[in-house]
Amino acid sequence: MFSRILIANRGEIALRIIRACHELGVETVAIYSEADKDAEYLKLANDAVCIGPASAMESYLNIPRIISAAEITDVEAIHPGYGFLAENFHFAEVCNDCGITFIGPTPEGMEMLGDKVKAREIAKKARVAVVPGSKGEIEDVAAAIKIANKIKYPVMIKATAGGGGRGMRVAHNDISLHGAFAAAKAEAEAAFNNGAVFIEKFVENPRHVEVQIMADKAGNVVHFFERDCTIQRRHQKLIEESPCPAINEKTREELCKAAIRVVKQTDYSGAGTVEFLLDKNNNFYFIEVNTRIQVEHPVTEMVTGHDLIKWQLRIASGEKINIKQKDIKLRGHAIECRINAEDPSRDYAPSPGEIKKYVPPGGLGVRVDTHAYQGWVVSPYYDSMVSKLIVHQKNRDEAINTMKRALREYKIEPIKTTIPACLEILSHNLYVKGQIDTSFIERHMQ
Ligand code: MV4
Repeated sequence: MFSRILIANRGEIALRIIRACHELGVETVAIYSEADKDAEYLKLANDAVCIGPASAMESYLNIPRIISAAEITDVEAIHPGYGFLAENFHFAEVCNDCGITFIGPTPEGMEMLGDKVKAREIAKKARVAVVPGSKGEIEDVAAAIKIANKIKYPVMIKATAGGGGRGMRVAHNDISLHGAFAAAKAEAEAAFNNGAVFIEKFVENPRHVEVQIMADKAGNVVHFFERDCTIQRRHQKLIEESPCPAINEKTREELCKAAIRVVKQTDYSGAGTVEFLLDKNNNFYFIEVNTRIQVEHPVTEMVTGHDLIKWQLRIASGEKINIKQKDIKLRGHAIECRINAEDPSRDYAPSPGEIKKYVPPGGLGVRVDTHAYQGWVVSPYYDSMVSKLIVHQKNRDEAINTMKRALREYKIEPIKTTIPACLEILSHNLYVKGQIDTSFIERHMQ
């Protein structure tokens, strides 16, 4: 195991990684921007280095500054968390070139599975169903029209480098395909500096289900079952749960085995998430792979009892996975609500500012992952997520009850948060019945 690592991130995930490290006897170096200088979690780290001003470009995204901090503090490895540089294969390459272990896949693994067109081909080779679509990148509208007429409308144009729903457009006929193609390409060019797009049949009102996998450097791959992340608003997940309430044991096993087959096609290592769309008839289709630990990893930890951040550290330090797939068991039901500093009554407008009153919920089966506390000032510079509330219970109905009880206890004032929105969703009869799809919020939450 490493003796000291640097955490190239901020907020709740930085604290989450500090906790895992200290339980493993690993020293931690935190980095922070001027906007985060008062964060309490910095005092828990063994060392903390200011790397620049509030702007992420000059701090958490600035590779030379992060590498300098790592060299000054003599760390052996860097954990990137999620967001920022977590899926930047150039950063992983720089770490390796500097003799610092990047806690994540190899740059090649990130590049292969991070590219959606390449990942599609890898999934096909693994005999995993993909959404019908183009073989590779599509160069022009004429080619797009040809494929769209073969696979039939509606279709979706997607950026190969895409993420967060950017560079994605739906088209219902040849006429609208012209605009959709140009818009997706322009958005991809602006957002990712890469205008490459491909085309897929549009799956209407699917569920979003993803499988957590972990791979070691010796080629062993295990899964930690699935998460249902269907409750989203504008591609921002709001509530996640595990297991997925819509699938039976047989589908679950097929889904998880499919995820493992995809990953085994490459020499991937570390944590990964294989994303699928689930249609009305419970057919699942591979869509993409996230080559990082995800925000919603705690629901998987609660139902499996495995600390996924510790697994990342063990694998990066060269340890093999010493457990058998059959010994990873699903126990009960977990739900996570994302508490963002946003005002649901004003179209989820950002609501930064000082937290003057902070009272977290507690009790059996309640977990709060946050760096927030009374006196913490939520900065307008970064993502609005201030806390994750996770509950674990024997079954889904009890988990919903515990979550509602915990959300009502949780006081974060006077800033506005997504607590009331989460409560409203959890109280909706269709959510309770598990009858949800990705359009749930826009259709049922005014
Ligand atoms: C799709 C899709 C339907 N058909 N692909 C969204 C983000 C990225 N992870 C993949 N996403 C989707 N890809 C095909 N071929 C539906 C989604 C999707 C979605 C689309 C619109 C509104 C909300 C959504 C939530 C999750 C997934």
